[in-house]
Amino acid sequence: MENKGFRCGFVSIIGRSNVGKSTLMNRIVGMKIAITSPRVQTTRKRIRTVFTNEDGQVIFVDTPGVHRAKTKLGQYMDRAALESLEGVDVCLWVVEPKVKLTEDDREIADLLSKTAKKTIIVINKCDTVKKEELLPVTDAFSKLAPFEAIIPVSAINGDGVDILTREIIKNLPEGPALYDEDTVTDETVRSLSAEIIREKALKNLKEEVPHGIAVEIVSMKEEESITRIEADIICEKASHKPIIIGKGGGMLKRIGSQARYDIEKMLETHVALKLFVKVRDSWRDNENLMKSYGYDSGDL
Ligand SMILES: Nc1nc2c(ncn2[C@@H]2O[C@H](COP(=O)(O)OP(=O)(O)OP(=O)(O)O)[C@@H](O)[C@H]2O)c(=O)[nH]1
Ligand SMILES: [Mg+2]
Repeated sequence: MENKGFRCGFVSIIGRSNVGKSTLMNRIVGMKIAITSPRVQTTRKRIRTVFTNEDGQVIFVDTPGVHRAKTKLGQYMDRAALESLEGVDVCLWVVEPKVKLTEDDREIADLLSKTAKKTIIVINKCDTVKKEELLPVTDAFSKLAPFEAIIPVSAINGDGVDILTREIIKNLPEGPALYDEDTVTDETVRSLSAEIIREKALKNLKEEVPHGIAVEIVSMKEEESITRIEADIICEKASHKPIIIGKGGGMLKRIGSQARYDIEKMLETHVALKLFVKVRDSWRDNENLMKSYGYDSGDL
């Protein structure tokens, strides 16, 4: 497979929260690995995925949206985003097609010019604007940071994504593939399952509650025709517990059946999923608890 001139390297995807970083990464690798949602701060830790074609291999590092951190978890998320820039070959800075730049945009631009990484600016969500509205956006961002290319895409419908992929590979160093061509991620099935459950909780719960949620897989047993999973949904206030359980257990059931559906698709087997709700006061400010839910600063 590896012809002469094959390129391989690491690409960090950074940008404000909710601009579509995870959606874009999933679109390029052609599989839903990172969870996505209309809420801000969906991604909490770095997730690696791998894209391979005959010209090259791209190892993507999806990161949490850069934002002003209020909790220890928030600080962890910012570090995960910023430190992802170390050791990568190319940085994708994902933005929305809006001319008005935010403080966060400027902060990111600042950071990028300091790190002197090759940067590709990706204007995502182009399906939401008319073509003629793009030019002023391109203009505004091009003044902010040095870049290799500015590419408009829509992660939702795939427009521009092939052009982007080619541009990324063009900017990688020559070298052999690091993963075999079938690898899409090095995340474990356990951690992907926990994320799927968290995604369904984000989707179904209203405001306030979702940001304080973590999911811990307590056990996962593979039997011949079924995988049995027990998981805890951790919330940070006693008052959140009845909301997550819902009337007559309805909310928890809904989260559980949506998660089970997606986990079954991923594992290609039947799944029995049991969910429990636990309260851990202010876990987002407790490093030990954070660690046990998979947010370990030592991993950064
Ligand atoms: N219309 C439109 N919506 C999009 C596009 N890409 C992503 N979205 C939506 O934008 C929202 C946020 O997407 P995510 O991929 O979770 O965003 P993110 O940048 O990873 O967010 P964080 O993980 O919180 O930093 C979701 O509701 C997506 O469906 C796009 O190209 N067009
Ligand atoms: Mg994300």
